Amino acid sequence: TFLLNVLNHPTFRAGNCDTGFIADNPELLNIMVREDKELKVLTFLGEKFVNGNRGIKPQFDVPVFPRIKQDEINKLRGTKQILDEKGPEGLVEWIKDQKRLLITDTTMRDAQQSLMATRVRTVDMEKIAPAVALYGQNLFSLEMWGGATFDTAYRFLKESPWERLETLRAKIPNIMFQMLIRGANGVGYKNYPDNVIRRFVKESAASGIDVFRIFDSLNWIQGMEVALDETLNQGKVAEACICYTGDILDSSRDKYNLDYYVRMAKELEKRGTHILGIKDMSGLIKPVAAKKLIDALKNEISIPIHLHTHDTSGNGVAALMMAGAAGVDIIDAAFNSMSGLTSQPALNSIVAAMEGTKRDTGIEPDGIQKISDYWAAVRPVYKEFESDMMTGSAEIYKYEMPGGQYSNLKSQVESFGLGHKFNDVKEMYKAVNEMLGDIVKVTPSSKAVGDMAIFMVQNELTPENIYEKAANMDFPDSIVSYFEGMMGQPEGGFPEKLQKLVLHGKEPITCRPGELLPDEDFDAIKKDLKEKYGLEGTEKEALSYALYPKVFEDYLKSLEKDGNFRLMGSDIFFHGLAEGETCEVKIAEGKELVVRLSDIRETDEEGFRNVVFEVNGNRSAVKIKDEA
Ligand code: 3PY
Ligand code: ZN
Repeated sequence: TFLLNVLNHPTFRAGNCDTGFIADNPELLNIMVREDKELKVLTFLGEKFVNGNRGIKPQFDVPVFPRIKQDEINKLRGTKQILDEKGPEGLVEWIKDQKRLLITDTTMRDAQQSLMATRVRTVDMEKIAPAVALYGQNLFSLEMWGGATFDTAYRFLKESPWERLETLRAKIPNIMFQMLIRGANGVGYKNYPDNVIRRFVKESAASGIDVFRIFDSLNWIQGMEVALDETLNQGKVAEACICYTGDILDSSRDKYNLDYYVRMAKELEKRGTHILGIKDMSGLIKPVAAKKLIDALKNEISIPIHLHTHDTSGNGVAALMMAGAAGVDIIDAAFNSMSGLTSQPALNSIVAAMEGTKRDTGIEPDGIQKISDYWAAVRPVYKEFESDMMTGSAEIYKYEMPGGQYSNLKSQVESFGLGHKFNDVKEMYKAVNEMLGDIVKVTPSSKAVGDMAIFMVQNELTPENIYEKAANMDFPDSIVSYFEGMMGQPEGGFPEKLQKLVLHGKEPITCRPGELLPDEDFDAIKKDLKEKYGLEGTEKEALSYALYPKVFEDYLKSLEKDGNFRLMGSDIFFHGLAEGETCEVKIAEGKELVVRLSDIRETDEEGFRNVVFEVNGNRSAVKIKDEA
């Protein structure tokens, strides 16, 4: 191999090497046949150093997690067993029999989506999973999938969301898994054909999802129809949602008043949802409003109620407590070190607050402290993805932005070079909402409002001058799609003048987009994926392609070209190695490399650097083009 390395080297082949040749090209000293996987790891680490942070990285604590035997966990019986044995109706009866306040933990989905831009990797979830199964055994469910976690897994983490679901399912067999599905938008940002939604629900159920929290971004019930129907077909728990917006305590805002919510709740109950979800994605439900809403709904419907809120204002715990006093059945919270701000209210604190009361949660506080401690140690690795928000903010009541959007908007605005106009964009977000007639804002409608706000600030448009100034402008895709009716129909209809301006003469639709979209051809996708990438052509692969063709293909190409780093520790995955640092890199189950980054050579004439490693004690090197 050594000889071959030398003989194949371009400099050697060109015949112009001198005595310094080997010294300058230490990668030629790789006497061992380097496995492809190993080479990919070294290239990844070399790239991270040379074209990334140049080894400048913080020191991270090693997160401690309790070691619990899987045998012990497999004996536990929780809500998952109740559902499997008694079906959704039996589960609903069980919920109604509970006096305790039931809790869903959202750490692995909404909390990390809202705090860390959905970047938390499966390896970090896997390690703590057994402790969650044991110490969280009295939890109602774990919201650990769906929403933005699906595409970001492929897009940024280069890992499969399906593998995450199945891995965690095997480690947590006792607590129900819950996902967020955006009705006809699935886990995407646009309406999909009905057969995509049905197959997605079916496959998610088969892979481990028990509770489907279904919403429509405009509270348009037709937009939830297909997902709801398929959840019922699959014998899983349907939790259709009302998205909470506005303020039921403010009598001057009467579009989304108590009556509106009661009407919608009754309709969802009639359509067969097992649980009513109240999805307060922006954290707008004030404590007194929470009591008022739950009181009213408890009088009008008989299915259990599950309240989801965000702690953006800092009033989240208070809202949940008031809802608890009014008899809400289930609430959402996140383990303390992953709670607060744009995330969910603090789970450990709620458990402690309810101890010894009528609604004691039955969750043992010492165990869940270990889970919170674990996440506290993991979180610094993801710091670069966090916003700079330090405290709760009452301005959320004014802007009405969902948790994830509120913490992400700033970097989105900066990416347009409008960082200095961030406050203008926030004000414009409010103005756009008014121009649209006050709509529900949650993915994808919230994205349309955000994109439009940025577009208006960027082009110096105002609600007054837009009709003249923007007559010939192309609007952002999301707002065009909104006005075309491709996100569904908003309460009270579209403002016609603005709709005409944006659509430039195109006719909007008023039916369910799924009625118009042709079915996806899954056989063709499977065949294509087999031919192009040598995949097996599974249902999961075809679904990922149907939902996100480009993102999925980019993921496949990256695995092929760069390698699969799903098992690599997150400190290394995001920050690489510093010079002289040693780490263990897991490349497959039971196979680890001990890698030391020993030396980074100067850039050669062609702009390459040799990055020299020791791998399991053997010298090895890669050549990396320095892009600087
Ligand atoms: C999502 O759709 O991802 C959300 O979290 C909406 O609140
Ligand atoms: Zn949320």
